[in-house]
Amino acid sequence: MGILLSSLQQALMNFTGTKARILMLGLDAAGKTTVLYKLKLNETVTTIPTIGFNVETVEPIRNVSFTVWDVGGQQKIRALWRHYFVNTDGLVFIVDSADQERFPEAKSELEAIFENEDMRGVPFVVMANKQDLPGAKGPSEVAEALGLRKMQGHQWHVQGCCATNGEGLVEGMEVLTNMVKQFQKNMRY
Ligand SMILES: Nc1nc2c(ncn2[C@@H]2O[C@H](COP(=O)(O)OP(=O)(O)OP(=O)(O)O)[C@@H](O)[C@H]2O)c(=O)[nH]1
Ligand SMILES: [Mg+2]
Repeated sequence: MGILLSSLQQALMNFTGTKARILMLGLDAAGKTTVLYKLKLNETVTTIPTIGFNVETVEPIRNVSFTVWDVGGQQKIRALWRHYFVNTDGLVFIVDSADQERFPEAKSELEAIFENEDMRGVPFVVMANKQDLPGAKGPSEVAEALGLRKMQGHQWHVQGCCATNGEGLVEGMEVLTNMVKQFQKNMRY
C-alpha cells in the first residue's frame, strides 16, 4: 500500500510538476557561480572566472525543477549572453552590492538583456549579493541604482543575499518560481 501510494504520489508529481529554464547573468565576479553551486550542492565552492558556462539542475522548488545556466560575465564575453536567451523562463541577475562603482554598468547590461526579443516579458530576480561585506548596499538601494521601478513589461523582485553562506538564495528562488509559473501560464503557453 505504501509503495502504491508513493508511486501514485510520484506520478502526480510528474504530471503536475513543471520544468523551467533559468538564466543567471551579471557582471564578472558578482557571484553567479558561487550562487549556482550553493543552490546545487549547498557548498561554498572556490571559483575561477567562468569562461563559457556552467549548467546544473537544482532541486525542485515548489514543484518546479530548474535547469540553471550560469554564463561568464567578463566584459569581453558578454556578447555571448544572447545565445542563451531562447526559451528562458526566468532570469537571475546577480549584483555585487558592495561594488557601487559598477552599478551603472550592471544597469546598462540588464537593460541590454531586455532589449532582446527573446527575453520579452521574462520575469527576473535581482540578487543583491555579498550582503556580508561592509558597505554593501541594501536591496532597495540596489533596485534604485538599477532603475528597476521604471522597467516595464516584466515582473521582478529584488532579494538581498549572501552566496557564500546561502542567506536569501532560496527565498529569492521561491519568488522567481511563482513568477515563472505565471509567465508560463499567461505568456508562453
Ligand atoms: N564576501 C562574499 N564574497 C562572495 C559572495 N559571493 C561570491 N563571492 C566571491 O566573489 C568572487 C567571484 O565569485 P564568482 O561566483 O566566481 O563570480 P561570477 O559572477 O561567477 O564571475 P564570472 O564567472 O567571472 O562571471 C569569489 O571570490 C567569491 O567567493 C558573497 O556573498 N560574499
Ligand atoms: Mg562564474
